[in-house]
Amino acid sequence: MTRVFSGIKPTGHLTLGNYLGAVRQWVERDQHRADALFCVVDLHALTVEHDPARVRRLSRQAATLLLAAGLDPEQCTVFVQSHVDEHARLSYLLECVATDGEMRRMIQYKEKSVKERERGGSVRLSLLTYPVLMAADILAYRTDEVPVGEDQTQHVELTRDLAERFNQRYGQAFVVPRATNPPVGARVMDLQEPGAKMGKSHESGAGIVYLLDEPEVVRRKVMRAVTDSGREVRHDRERMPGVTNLLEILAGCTGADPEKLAGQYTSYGALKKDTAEAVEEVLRPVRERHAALVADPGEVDAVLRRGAERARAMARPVVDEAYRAVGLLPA
Ligand code: AQP
Repeated sequence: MTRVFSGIKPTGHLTLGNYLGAVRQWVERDQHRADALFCVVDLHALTVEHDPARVRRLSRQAATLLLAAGLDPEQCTVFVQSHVDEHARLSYLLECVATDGEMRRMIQYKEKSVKERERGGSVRLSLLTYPVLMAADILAYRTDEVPVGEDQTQHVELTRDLAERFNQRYGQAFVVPRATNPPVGARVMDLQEPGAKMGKSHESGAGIVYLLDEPEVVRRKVMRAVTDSGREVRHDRERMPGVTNLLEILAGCTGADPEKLAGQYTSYGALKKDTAEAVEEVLRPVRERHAALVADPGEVDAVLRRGAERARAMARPVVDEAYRAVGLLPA
């Protein structure tokens, strides 16, 4: 059976971008057709300045939202990265096959390190090595497929390179995984800055739709979205990024084709109204299930405990074998 692994970082409240780019595929497709693991990758949240209590709160919220969005713990494994030591153990071995040059080429590192410096902070070493830990997350489970939004594709490519290099040097320890992206919604842009990705840790709250936003907040954000000059409704990322983003969001929420949708609108107002309604429709059940789960925190804890046990049992033999392969003396 195909093995699928993917994760979500508790660096902020989950966004519509996380949902359309990743979570929805996990819920609607991957958990039913594959042996799938979904992880709240909390160690990754420590790569930038963070408030410990907030990370803890966001980790729990992310896990609760994954269940609210429809991940079924009977169909897949849902767990928290730091509960399974094998991720950090394997990360060190992979640091010994990765080079600093390839780390510095990662786009997310370049962007985030600039931001950290602009904020007057220093850049943590873990921000540079974060893609190696992500490679460990994936390789520890002999993963075949990694369903992610476009921004993570480069990191999965690096994971492939590290797996191939390790296998060549030390024997076939790892499966070489591949990234899969959704047909639409792989890169949802900020509603106020359609040139930038809708990111959960960005400060411009007005351009970001959070999964737990109330309907009137969603409506206001979408109705105030920046559009392009002119009145034409065309799917053209380069020339009409604002309108194209709305078309992609509407298509992502309804399953329609964004190019075909473009032909159905003659005004931005109508497009925004339909997009706001479609987003509200998608988020309503998630919000409702989230409220029910929050009322029963013991259930989420139990799911995460069982998930970590299952994940550990899968990862341990793979990581133990990698330790032996590189020449470390078995304990
Ligand atoms: N805007 C987006 N459009 C489509 N997919 C997206 N993803 C993130 N933003 C978008 C996908 O969501 C999954 C989980 O993301 P992550 O938690 O690994 O964090 P990220 O990729 O670094 O994106 P964020 O949410 O913007 O976090 P910050 O602001 O902390 O960097 C991934 O599959 C991702 O591709």
